[in-house]
Amino acid sequence: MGDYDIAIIGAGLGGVYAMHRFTSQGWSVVGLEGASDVGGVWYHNRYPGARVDLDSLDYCYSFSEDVWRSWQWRERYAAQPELLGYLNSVADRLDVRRHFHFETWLNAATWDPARRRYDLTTADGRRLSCRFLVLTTGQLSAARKPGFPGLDRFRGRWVMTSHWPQDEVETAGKRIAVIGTGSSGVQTISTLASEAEHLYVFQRTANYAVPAQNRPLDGMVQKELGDRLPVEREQLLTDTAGGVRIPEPQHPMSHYPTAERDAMLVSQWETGGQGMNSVFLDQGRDPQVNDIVADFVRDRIRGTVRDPAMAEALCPTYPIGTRRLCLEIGYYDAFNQDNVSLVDLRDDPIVEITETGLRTRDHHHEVDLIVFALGFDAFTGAIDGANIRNGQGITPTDRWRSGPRTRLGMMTAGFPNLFLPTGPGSPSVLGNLFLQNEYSIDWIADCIAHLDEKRYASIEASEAGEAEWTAHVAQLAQGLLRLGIDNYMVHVSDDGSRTFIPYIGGVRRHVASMREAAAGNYAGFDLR
Ligand code: N01
Repeated sequence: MGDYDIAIIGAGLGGVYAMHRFTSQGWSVVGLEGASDVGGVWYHNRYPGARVDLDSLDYCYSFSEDVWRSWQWRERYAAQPELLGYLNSVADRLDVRRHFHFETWLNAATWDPARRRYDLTTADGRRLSCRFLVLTTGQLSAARKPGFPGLDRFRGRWVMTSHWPQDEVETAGKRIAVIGTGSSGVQTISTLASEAEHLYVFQRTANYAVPAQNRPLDGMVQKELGDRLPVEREQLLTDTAGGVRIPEPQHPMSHYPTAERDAMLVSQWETGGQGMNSVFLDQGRDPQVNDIVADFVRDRIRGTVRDPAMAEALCPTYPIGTRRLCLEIGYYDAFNQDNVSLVDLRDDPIVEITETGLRTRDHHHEVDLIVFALGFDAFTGAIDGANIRNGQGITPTDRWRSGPRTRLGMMTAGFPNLFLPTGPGSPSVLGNLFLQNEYSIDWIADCIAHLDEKRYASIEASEAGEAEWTAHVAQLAQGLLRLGIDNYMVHVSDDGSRTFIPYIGGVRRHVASMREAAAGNYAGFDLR
């Protein structure tokens, strides 16, 4: 397939932008994508009800006024078809599709220290090489696959939300099981409830879901934002935690009289969205403060779900915001329908899948369709899937037994010219991934230009630079309630020690650190 300056793995929202940015710079660039087209997460997650949980006006590209004006967002939270349509439209506008090889899965990438290049092999045996390898594979892309005994003998159909089939999946009038109640489960349950003859929801852990308060968008708001796009964008980069326009907490809860505190919670409920995570400055660290916010949401669940036992089973017991908050449109209402049952796996675990359904310890549920919404092998799954090896034959995650180690969430020591934009140690899943991909890829482009100008062949995180950033990431996460709760953002080592994987310092501090490193001749990196 040839020798390139840069290989980009993945044609999702990061890959599309990376291809545009790098080819604009005049480098030879190739993209490999396993799917048959662009879209990444929005290509694969086409399950009924799939929708973004950040505001559409934040969750889109902001690097170009032309691209901004080319698309009119219809809803506060865009649904998957609109997001996929957007990514296709941008890919056409930027003319990047022709540089990607679709249905092409990277099987292995090995660094050759003598040639200072990666040699890549695809699953169908093609070979290519590149100086720089950029993984825009996303943090939530490698699916957690169902491993339930008996699945192979099930005579109905089974699907995964994370890789929803392209062909029609018949749901109307079917008996359907959904296993998993994270963001994907919550969204698809809410939609399937109105289509299924009967819907069985298999829940292992109840999660918090707050109203999305979705609504049609006023085109004028988007136009006005577009009129001041560069200023708005710089403000998101330098003055926000998540790269989104969500008001940030100003004071600890104790600052407010009780009536004002309660009014703030009601107001946030009515506003909708992820803001329920950050009403008070100390709700992520103080269990008592957190409990007041959590109780507010639990009371709303009890006020919505009419069957008290079911309501109780749907009430989460962990601190709110310590796992990703789900946004709901009719989720709890669905449990008031006669055709929706909740199977609480804490009381009655799944034993096996049979020819006709699912057997829990106490019951057999006959179904036609099983929907697995089991989530992802987050952060490391896609890196491992790429099978990248350095000159010593080890993979990046071989060095991460006691938690991921990176410099700025961008590179890991021992792997020259391998970039992991939005990787572990960056804000990543805590914020706006469009914006983070843009600034990370801009940083990589500037970095490669700098290497070329100064005639360096390679860059990698230095051991000291990596250790410093990894310690900083861990230090900021100390005392977070979320560090103590099992979820995909926490790495648990064999010795039981826990590492919070993303950077809690926020976009503003991350951007400042990235800019500082670049201005200081890539401090914390070895240039050779
Ligand atoms: O995955 P999850 P997700 N038996 O890991 C259950 C983004 N996203 O795909 O909690 C039974 O949150 C598991 O149970 P438990 C968003 O960042 C965004 O839903 O481990 N159950 C859990 O309920 C989100 O946070 C949108 O006890 C099993 C569920 O499967 C992230 O993706 C939409 C099980 C997995 O939940 C991941 O969300 C969708 C088993 N063996 C996703 N194994 C937007 O809105 C797992 N589970 C943009």
